[in-house]
Amino acid sequence: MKLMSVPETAEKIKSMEIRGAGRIARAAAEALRDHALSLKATNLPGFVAEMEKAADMLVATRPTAVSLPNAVHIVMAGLGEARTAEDARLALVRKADGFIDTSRHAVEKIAQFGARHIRDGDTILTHCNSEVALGCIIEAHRQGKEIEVFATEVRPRNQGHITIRTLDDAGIKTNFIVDSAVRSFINDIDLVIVGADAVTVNGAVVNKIGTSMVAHTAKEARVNMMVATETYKFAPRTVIGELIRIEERTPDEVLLPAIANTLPHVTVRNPAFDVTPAEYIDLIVTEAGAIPPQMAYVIIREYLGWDIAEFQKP
Ligand code: RUB
Repeated sequence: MKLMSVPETAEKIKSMEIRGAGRIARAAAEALRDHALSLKATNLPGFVAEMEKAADMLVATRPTAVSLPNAVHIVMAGLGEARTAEDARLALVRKADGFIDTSRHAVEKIAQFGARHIRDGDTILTHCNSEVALGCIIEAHRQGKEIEVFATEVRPRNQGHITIRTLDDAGIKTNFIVDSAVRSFINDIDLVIVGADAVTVNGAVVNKIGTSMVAHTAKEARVNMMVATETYKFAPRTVIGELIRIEERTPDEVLLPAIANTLPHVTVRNPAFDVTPAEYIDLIVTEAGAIPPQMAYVIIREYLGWDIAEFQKP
């Protein structure tokens, strides 16, 4: 298998060839591990400096999914107590492999827990393409529950196409709808399941643009909304007041430049994510169990276990 360099991985994350918060995190961990293995540096400061450069390059690719800086932080912690470049290399590889393993297990555990919230006969709505949200749906189907799914298109990047392919491959009866049709079908839905790019200390969930509209519609119709997410998508720095940056992508994802150029008074806005407040969310299912969104602080303190003093470093 050809190893991917850090700039290659960074480019693939930027262009969204690698996308989805969990996959981005694992790809970053893999890139750091492979970089550590290929580095020639034999002295510790040189090795650390090279690794920090690589970490910065990866973190700078997309600003919203907290899984990315969290994964990089976890992997780079391997450098902490190393005395030699060789120690550091081994520790970093161990951390990266550990993270990738934990991440894959988390997806499986969440599928188990999440599937318990899906009843036989349920119709589920999902938005975007989340491996953990789909994991719950596919696990419920695997357990023999008779379910049906509504999947949105997800303008402008059409992640819904990946979702319907996965659901179809699993043999799940699926309805494909444009994003704006959610309200028209909400009364047919028993449960909304989405993933997350970030969960803040006040239990707000940052996910694909349109998620908050789906959540608002579900709340109005009294349909439960469940978020499936690994604990490493919770955002520790929101404890000290940092906000999640919402990525705004290029206008040409929304409107062809040939058309946009004929419209001098029109500005295309293309935020990739939005924020759903805690009061629109019934449950967050993590690998550590299900919590109400208001308990996000506990996950940040107990499961990410980071020292508050550490966040305050510039
Ligand atoms: C992906 C997206 C997904 C979350 C969770 O956005 O919003 O819902 O990342 O995904 P994009 P997962 O396509 O812009 O990366 O559960 O797979 O981590």
